[in-house]
Amino acid sequence: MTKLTLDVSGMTCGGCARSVEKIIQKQDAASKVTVDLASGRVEAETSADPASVTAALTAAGFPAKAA
Ligand SMILES: [Cu+2]
Repeated sequence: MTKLTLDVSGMTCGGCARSVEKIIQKQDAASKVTVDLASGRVEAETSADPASVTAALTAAGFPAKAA
């Protein structure tokens, strides 16, 4: 597990936050994801590849980059 800190755009509600969480957990089901909607900051403890996570989020309409 590593801890990723991401800046994610495009999240406007709790549904978006859940979508982001699911996208990350799709890559590693054991991921622990914390979303701060107001700041767009997402923290994840995950074994998923960071580049794959940011690419998957961006492809889903949540442009993401390492914070
Ligand atoms: Cu939403």
